[in-house]
Amino acid sequence: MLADKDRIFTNLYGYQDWGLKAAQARGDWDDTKSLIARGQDAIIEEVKASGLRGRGGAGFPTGLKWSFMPKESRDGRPSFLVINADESEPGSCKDREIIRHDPHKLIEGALIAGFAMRARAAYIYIRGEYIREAETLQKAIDEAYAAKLLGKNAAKSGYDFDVFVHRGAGAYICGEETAMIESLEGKKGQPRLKPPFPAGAGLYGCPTTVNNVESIAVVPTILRRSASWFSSFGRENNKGTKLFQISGHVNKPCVVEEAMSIPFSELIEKHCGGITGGKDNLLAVIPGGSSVPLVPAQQIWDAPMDFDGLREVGSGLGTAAVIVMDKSTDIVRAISRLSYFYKHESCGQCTPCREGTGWMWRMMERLRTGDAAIEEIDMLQQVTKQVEGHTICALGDAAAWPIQGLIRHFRPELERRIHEHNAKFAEAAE
Ligand code: L3W
Ligand code: SF4
Repeated sequence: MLADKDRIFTNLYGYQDWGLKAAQARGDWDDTKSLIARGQDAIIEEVKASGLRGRGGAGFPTGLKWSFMPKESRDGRPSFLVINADESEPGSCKDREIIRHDPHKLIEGALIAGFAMRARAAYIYIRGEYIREAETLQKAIDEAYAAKLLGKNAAKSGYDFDVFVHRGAGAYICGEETAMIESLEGKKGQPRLKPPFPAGAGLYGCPTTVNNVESIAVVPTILRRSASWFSSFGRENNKGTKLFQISGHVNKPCVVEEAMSIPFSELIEKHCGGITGGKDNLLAVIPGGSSVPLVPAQQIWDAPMDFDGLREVGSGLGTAAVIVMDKSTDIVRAISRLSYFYKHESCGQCTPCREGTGWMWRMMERLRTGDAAIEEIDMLQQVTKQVEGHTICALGDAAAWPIQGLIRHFRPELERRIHEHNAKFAEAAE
């Protein structure tokens, strides 16, 4: 279990004030100037050495991503940092806790990361429903400006840097980085084709890096405590501490910072008071937010909670939003509800996703009630394969994967419903 002294988010539960003075007492904004004085290249190298991988779902190495940003301005164009606080993945709620209770970690991280990438400003794109969080964030930014930690000569570093908050309007797809950029530009939030990646052509066509809230908020601590401290947690290629968000059928749902690679069993037993009804009552887990496939109980129990460990059991770490389902769950209904979510949130730009998400949801509903033919299970699997990998953004894959997981692990349950429905129908006809 991670020792308290190794926790980055020391005010995660809001036991103390989130304001500037309290944050400074916890060590935030402590001689930020000297961190910046290390220089752009040294900061990027330290973040690379820490092994930090993006905390928004894809797990792309953060330092490497920063190194894609140009060192010289092209045609006088500025560079930008965009911080993804759109947190809309079902099950995810960690960025909300950071913004509520530790906003200065994010703001200080924005300055340091922005400096490292030679960005002129950071835009924090926060989901529209986070009304109070957006207010807290803006107040914290105002405090930072008043204390001259942002703006001209930010934190006496000699670097000018601004931070703006932009509120979303409720579309899940605006969490996709290029849709977010479109939305920031005032357009309808629809993903762009990549490449070009944002580092080449992002906000207003300028070099841009989009990072998740947690990825940015851990940076000041990594620099203060060193890359080797951060990388002392977790397995090779899966380093650092991580915010896990555990919801569903556990005795004590929570958000907790733990060492990466902690076994699922330890996470649940030590922090969540165990599965409701005990270990044997566990049915399945969606370990990384709704976009990753479910894992049945027997495969997840000993799995290390990291990128590789969860890939090995056919799923992914995603945002580390761990959705626990016990045996009282109607698993087909649960996945069908997710299918509805993706159908609803598809931006409609590409045909396989626009049409496929509707198809998949309608077929899932038929399988939920059992009012389907056995062959439709394979047909649904084929539809998911026609969507997966054939769309502009990852939403198509995200809609396909939960269904594939369901068919892989719960085919007998799907068949049972169909047989049961047919038997009832036959009985009624007699
Ligand atoms: C320059 C290259 N940049 C990749 C950058 C790219 C992006 C990052 C990852 O997210 C995940 C999915 C779900 N040159 C580059 C490059 N990049 N190659 O690296 O890129 P990518 O394409 O692997 O992933 P992505 O499309 O950014 C997809 C997760 O997001 N997801 C859920 C999201 C929900 C939340 C939330 O609520 N907080 O995050 C939905 O699909 O796990 O793996 O920056 O530009 N050659
Ligand atoms: Fe839009 Fe879906 Fe295509 Fe993504 S995959 S661009 S959400 S239609």
